[in-house]
Amino acid sequence: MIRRIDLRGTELESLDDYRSVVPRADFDVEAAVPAVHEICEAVRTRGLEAVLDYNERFDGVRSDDVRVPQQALDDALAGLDPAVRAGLEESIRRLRLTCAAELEHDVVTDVAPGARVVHRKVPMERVGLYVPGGLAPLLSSVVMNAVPAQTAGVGAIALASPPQKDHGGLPHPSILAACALLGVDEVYTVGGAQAIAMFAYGVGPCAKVDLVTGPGNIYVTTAKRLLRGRIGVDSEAGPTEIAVLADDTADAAHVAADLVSQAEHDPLASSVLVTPSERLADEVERELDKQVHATRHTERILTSLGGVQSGIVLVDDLEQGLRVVDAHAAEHLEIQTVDAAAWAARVRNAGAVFVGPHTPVSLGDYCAGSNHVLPTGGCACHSSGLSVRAFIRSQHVVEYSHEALGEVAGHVVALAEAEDLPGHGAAVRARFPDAAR
Ligand code: HSO
Ligand code: ZN
Repeated sequence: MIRRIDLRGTELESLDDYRSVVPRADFDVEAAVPAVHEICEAVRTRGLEAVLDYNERFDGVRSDDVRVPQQALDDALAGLDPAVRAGLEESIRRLRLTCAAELEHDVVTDVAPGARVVHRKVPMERVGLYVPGGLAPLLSSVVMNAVPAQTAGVGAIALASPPQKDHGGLPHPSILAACALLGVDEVYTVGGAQAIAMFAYGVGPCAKVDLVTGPGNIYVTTAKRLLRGRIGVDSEAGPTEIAVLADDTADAAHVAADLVSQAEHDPLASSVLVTPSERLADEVERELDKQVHATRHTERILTSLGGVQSGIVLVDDLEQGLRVVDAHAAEHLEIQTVDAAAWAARVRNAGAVFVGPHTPVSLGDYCAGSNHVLPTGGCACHSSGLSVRAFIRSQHVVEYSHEALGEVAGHVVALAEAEDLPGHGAAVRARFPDAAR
């Protein structure tokens, strides 16, 4: 069901060789550009009417409005299963702890007497959070988007999620309940690229936002790419990925369960085990056979595990294994080895790292206190997961006294002359009319 790639005895030369060991599934943003461009243009030019038309065309729901009434949010919270509510509350509590600790404060530097530079942190004024409907109602993604935005001090938070035919054309009730619990009350029943375009252009009751965050399907991702610049966007989120670096000490049943847990998201999801232990590889394969048929989304999981994007990679040792997982740059990386923390400390490329036998990715999906909106598709080598920082800009605020300016005036003039920009130097000199030329 899952292919095996045997690298033992082969010394790959370049980073690119290592990158190509496990390719990504076909998630072709470029191919989606024409269709998504048309949607964005329709929303820009025809506004709310276009959004309502797409709701009908893609989600089979026709309404006159896209704003979810407060009553629906209150009702959803009242109807929420108490166990789910308790889970959400703990998830929120833990994520708030890490977010509060990560909140950055202004940094004041006196570079010389009377010469001050402040690195000031300013939250975004208005953000749009996107929560997919898709194959599962990801209520936990409401928490992962909203908590860092709230901790950052964002002025206004709007949230969009696709209309559900079975739920009166509103987003899934558990998503609405999570919004209500978090105090996010500006909620829109709009999905896909049209939701991102609504946020970017400001349409009907929804004012334009400054930044859009959150995962989504290929249309959402493509819309973010097309509208980036007009709005800020977080890192591109494609299908879910898990890589596990494990040695002989790992528990095969646990490793298999973790691979299955992320394959469950999407037929395009990627599950990769990298190990020097042939025994573990054999046992994990046997476990996968057992577990995949004993769970609910067998078909989806089989497609994901059987795809080119998944595999068991046999390596000579953990050193080579580390090179493979680093080059692969998975969204989630588990380390299940002896001295797991030491190996984890050497990892450079991964959206998030899960260390040791008691830290499965699914813990992080819900309740670890970490964020589950993470870079995929290899973007972990240049992008970060969602955090408070995504919702904050920084500005240098500069203030010099007359004397402090005088100290560097000559340097400014010399540098300006060297760039043939005498007006720059003159602007400083003008403050010192009595100075000798
Ligand atoms: N593993 C997903 C997030 C998620 N899992 C939400 C369950 N619910 C992407 O990191
Ligand atoms: Zn998950």
